[in-house]
Amino acid sequence: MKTSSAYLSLLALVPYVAGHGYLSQVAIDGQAYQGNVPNNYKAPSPIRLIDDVSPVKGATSGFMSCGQNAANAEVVAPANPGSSVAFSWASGLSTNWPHNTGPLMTYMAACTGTTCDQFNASQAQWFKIDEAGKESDGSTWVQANIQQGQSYTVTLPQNIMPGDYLIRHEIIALQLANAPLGAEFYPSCTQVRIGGTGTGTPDSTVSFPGAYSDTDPGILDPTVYNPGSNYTFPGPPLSNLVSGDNSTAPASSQGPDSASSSPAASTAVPPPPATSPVAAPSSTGSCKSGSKKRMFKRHVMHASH
Ligand SMILES: *[C@@H]1O[C@H](CO)[C@@H](O)[C@H](O)[C@H]1NC(C)=O
Ligand SMILES: *[C@@H]1O[C@H](CO)[C@@H](O)[C@H](O)[C@H]1NC(C)=O
Ligand SMILES: *[C@@H]1O[C@H](CO)[C@@H](O)[C@H](O)[C@H]1NC(C)=O
Ligand SMILES: [Cu+2]
Repeated sequence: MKTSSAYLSLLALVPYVAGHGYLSQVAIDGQAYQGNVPNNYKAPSPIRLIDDVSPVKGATSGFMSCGQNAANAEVVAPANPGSSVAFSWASGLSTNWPHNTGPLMTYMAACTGTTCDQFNASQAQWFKIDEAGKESDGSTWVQANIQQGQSYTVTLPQNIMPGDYLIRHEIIALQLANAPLGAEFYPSCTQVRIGGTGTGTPDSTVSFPGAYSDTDPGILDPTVYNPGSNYTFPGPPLSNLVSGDNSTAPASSQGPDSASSSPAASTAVPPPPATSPVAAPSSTGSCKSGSKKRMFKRHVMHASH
């Protein structure tokens, strides 16, 4: 019957649909915040909502900062220097994250001049606070733990200056990265308000897009499946905030702190910034805009998992 081949090709599509994903939850010192399913806004979150579970392709994409058509989020979640932030990923079908090859990297950027719910991420100046590649066996990637359903935890810098920051936690899926433009980028942005009395600022920063090139060794990687091959992380080295001198770290993460989080900050609208008005208010309505079909967009590049 003619329909059988159509049926089989539908079946063949299922892995493609399940093959993509998004940041589904962030837990800051144990306090969990759900992310909305891409293109399906339901409730306030500190995780910026993307509109498509498929990856950003091409290192020069404008979506490299916070993901596909990322919309500013309403919540700015409280955090502190040294907070542990656990990131959980899901597939577009709310099953486990589908990939196991490639790095996890985490960046931060101050929401300069405004609060993070109003901040335009294309102006962000990012510094890297964490990167995870292969396990010590030289062939298994830390990302495989995400595929097994684990979260990945990052410690915020011990001496970071108080204020609003975006945390850009990113997975790069490299299962097709032995060919040009095969890498799949899954950036995410979470809005946090850091308290405490830290004094640390980054020595240098990068932009997204800008920090990566499609021919970087960790993005176009012909040795990606070679056991024992050394992986070269793309982007800048870890910031001085994590690798450098932090001898003036705050004495207590609970210290007096009039400028930062209120007790109910998990859903609080942040206080107005002390600085000039913001350029353009974000549209939370854009959370709901965009084509639903795109969420399950077929992904012809995605020949294998
Ligand atoms: C964010 O900044 C970029 C580059 O300056 C600009 O093209 C874009 O329109 C801005 N977005 C908003 C919502 O203001
Ligand atoms: C990986 O790097 C280590 C340390 O520099 C080196 O000893 C090893 O030979 C490298 N492995 C490969 C496959 O290049
Ligand atoms: C600096 O930060 C590291 C990593 O969090 C920490 O282990 C170390 O104790 C800190 N050093 C000082 C002097 O505070
Ligand atoms: Cu995928």
